[in-house]
Amino acid sequence: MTTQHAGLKAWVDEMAALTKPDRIVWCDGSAEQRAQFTAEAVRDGVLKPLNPQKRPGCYIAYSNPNDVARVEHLTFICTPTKAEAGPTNHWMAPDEAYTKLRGLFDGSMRGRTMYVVPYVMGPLSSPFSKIGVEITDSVYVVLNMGIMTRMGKPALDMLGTDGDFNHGLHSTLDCNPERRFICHFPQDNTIWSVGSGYGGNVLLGKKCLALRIGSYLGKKEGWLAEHMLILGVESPEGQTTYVAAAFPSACGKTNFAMMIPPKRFAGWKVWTVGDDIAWMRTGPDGRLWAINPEAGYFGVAPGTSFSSNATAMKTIEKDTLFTNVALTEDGDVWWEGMGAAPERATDWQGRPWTPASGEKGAHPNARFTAPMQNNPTLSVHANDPQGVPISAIIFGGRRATTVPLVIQSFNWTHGVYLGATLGSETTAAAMGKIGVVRRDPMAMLPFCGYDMGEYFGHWLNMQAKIPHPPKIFMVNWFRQDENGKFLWPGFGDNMRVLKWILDRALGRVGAQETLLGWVPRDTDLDLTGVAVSDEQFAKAMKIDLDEWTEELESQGELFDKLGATLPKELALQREILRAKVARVRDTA
Ligand code: SAT
Ligand code: MN
Repeated sequence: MTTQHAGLKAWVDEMAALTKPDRIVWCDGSAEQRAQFTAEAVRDGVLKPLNPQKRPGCYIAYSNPNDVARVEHLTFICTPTKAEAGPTNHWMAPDEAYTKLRGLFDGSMRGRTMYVVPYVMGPLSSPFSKIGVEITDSVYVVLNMGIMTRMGKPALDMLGTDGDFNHGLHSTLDCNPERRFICHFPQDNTIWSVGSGYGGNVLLGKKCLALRIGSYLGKKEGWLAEHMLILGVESPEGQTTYVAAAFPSACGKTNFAMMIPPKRFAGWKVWTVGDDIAWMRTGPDGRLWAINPEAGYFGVAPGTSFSSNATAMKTIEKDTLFTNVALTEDGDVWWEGMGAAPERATDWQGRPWTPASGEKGAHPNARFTAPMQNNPTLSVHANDPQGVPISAIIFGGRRATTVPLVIQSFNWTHGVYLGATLGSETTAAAMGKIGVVRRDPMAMLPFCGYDMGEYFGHWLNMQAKIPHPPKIFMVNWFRQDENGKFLWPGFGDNMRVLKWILDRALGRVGAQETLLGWVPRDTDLDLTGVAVSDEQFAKAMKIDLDEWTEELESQGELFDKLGATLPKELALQREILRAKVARVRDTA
């Protein structure tokens, strides 16, 4: 396979002259080629086949122990000026980045194969979709991209002879953190990634194109690229309503997108459109329409079980790649939170493991890569070029305190403020300390490809572009009592909260106004059959003025950091809330 696209040809030649591979292979996306790459990966020890009786078509891969998560401190936005990247991104001048990385890429594929991976983000022939080409020396990347994107010939067909595409270059080098850089050049529609083999750093269609470059394009072209799952809720009457929800990495987006409603909601169904990324633009009917640019799930394995996410467990029964999980003696996978531990296994670092060994069998950020076609609850619109109309947007963080189970914003600007001030405890999805609260605006802190204040401004500007906008909500499934016990069961029972959100979005249920926003009145949320006492529920919904005084201070740190580009409306939203909290405190 090759291409009639002169620009693509010239660029591939140029990258080959730089990286000097032994051979060049164009990936056509065919089953035959996938089988061949897989066999080579097994031969070279990159993949281990799992027991075909237990997991047909499944393989396990291990990354270098120094390379198990995204590296935010080594991820750069390389805009002409530092101001364009903004104070929340790491910035490198484009010339400096190109020069530095060119040095690292020079000869980096000697003795290796250079794979050319054309791919589409978004349904084929959708007006939302974007094309990328990733050049990589990692067969693991090729096999993952084959699951996560529409890869190969369809991308070249869509590209034609002169289409625009994202230029992605990746080389694993020797996987040395000293020589690891993930550089984005939004103005050149280019991504250069070196020194890593881990998902978010190297599957360039995902965070790099679909979010960092995507958010830049979204601002330029008037749409939104967001770190959001998309799901549809079908009522027993057959009406389906769609929501998009932003949560930081490893906060349960995949679980929420695949939720199975509890018994109380017999006849209700949740359909998955996407579990991580949403591209949204105004449709001809004036509503906000969304597509999932991906074609697979790169989900967190630990904690995934038949009780937490049976749909995911079914999705990963076949044709799935597992990364950094434990391997059982009968050739199956295991991880913490999956169920009964095997007596013996091989841990994610290839060492003998038993439940008594006191170490994790799987890395906390171990992942599965599974085709969305495996998902038994895949929405019929997952491949729809038009996408689905969004009735509600939800922002959620992982917060042990402060943030109530659910609130609805007063209006669009207030909703943008709720998203902009989202806080969450850090997880294993990124290198660094785990469990500290940090501001993660719209769950986009690591993924916004330009200045965060400008990004908030873009969100505010979108209001005028969406005649029938979705309603905006904030949720927190993770609040704990004073003994560290979760106050809300989460998982399927989140359906109860989601039902109220849908009813609010469709104007079908009442609410109580509070200083933070609208909340369900006592009888609005269906709590029949859930193991939550009235007292627990009250605690889950509580607005604690001391906590909010602190919260507002902490929001101020982000706002101060953003400085001049922070939209004035958002600063004023915070001032109003501060005044309200102070008044209630003083009169209490
Ligand atoms: O590691 S990824 O960026 O691919 C997944 C995530 O962190 O959300
Ligand atoms: Mn994510």
